[in-house]
Amino acid sequence: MTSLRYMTAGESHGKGGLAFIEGLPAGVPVTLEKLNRQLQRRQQGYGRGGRMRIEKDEVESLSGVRFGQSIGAPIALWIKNRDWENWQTEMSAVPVPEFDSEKKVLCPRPGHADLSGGLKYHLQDDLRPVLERASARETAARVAAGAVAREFLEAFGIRILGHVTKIGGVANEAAYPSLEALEAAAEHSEVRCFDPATAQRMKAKIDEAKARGDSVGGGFELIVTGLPIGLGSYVEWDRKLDGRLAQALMSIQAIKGVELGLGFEVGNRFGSQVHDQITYDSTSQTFSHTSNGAGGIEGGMSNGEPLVLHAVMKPISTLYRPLQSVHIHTKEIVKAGVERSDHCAVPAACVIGENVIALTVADAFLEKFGGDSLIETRRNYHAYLDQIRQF
Ligand code: EPS
Repeated sequence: MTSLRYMTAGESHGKGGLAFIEGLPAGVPVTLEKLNRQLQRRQQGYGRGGRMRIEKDEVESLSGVRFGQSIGAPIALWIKNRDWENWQTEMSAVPVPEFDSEKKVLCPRPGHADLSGGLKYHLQDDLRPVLERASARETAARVAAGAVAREFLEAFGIRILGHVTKIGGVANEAAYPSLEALEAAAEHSEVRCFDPATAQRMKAKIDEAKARGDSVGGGFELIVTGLPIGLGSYVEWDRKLDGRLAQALMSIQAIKGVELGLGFEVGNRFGSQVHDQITYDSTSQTFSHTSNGAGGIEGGMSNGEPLVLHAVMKPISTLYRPLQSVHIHTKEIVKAGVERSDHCAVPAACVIGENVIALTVADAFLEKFGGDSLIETRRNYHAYLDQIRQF
């Protein structure tokens, strides 16, 4: 079931990235400054490589937006690659007479899509097309699309925030006083970690990786507040909200695992230490839970508590001190190719995570409430809230 569809197109060193969104009702504010703000957040983070000094991501709306609002038609967003200027020959859409073979990728990097992608698409001459599309540059377009979904969710008081929880084994064990304080502190941290002492140690770990010609991964937590009860469904596998969120997060380049609420810890505890007890407030006529180990989802549906997700990212697969590989032409054992890259992109992945789950939540929201205009969606939403209060 997809109510809000989206796709992206673009190569890392091609002309740019395109995001295409279909299914957003008319009348939703689409504020380019807000989209650009998300793009800017994605570009930041300690441990990024030289590319981020070249790019200054800015979105252009090609369709579907008029006077700062959606019109119900497909939205196409365009983000130019500044680096394209330096790659016009290698990434030319028309045949070129000569080609600098230095820029051919012939020694696939372990951990990257290079080898399997080259074999799959029969890219015998050069593996570059694989890495161009597999690159996390693609996430710029996804973040732009996610930022649109985020504005839609904001109209219903739904907020998303993220923070980095670990980098290269340095974990943030500190407790946060409030979501507002967490958000403000994470936003000011170069590694998106709200605890300054841990952030310092995370940065030292990234420096260590850089000095070793290596890379580090880590993890981040995402929190979504303001969700109504009943997004997603238990009735069919592909309608379960937890499965859909996990897929969205796992589809981000280099993400290797996703947890919901207590996550893998649930396998270590008794049921009584895992499940959240149910309570009722007669003034507001609302059901709620006394804890949130479930991370806001039971039976594949939102249960009214904040969504709490955790995702883990592997270290970036381009290593400046490369691992063993095989030359695709000579079949000799060689060192893997070295492409300019980042040493750590966990802070960026956190921002990407926030924005891709916005798309999934907005999709589930529109599936539940429908509407071709924001007014209609709002009416359906409030009618449902009344219905729940009278349950
Ligand atoms: C990436 C390699 C680097 C990153 C890139 C992802 O790019 P380049 O090869 O041009 O130095 O900077 O990320 C982005 C360009 C971006 O916008 O996030 C990779 O191999 O995945």
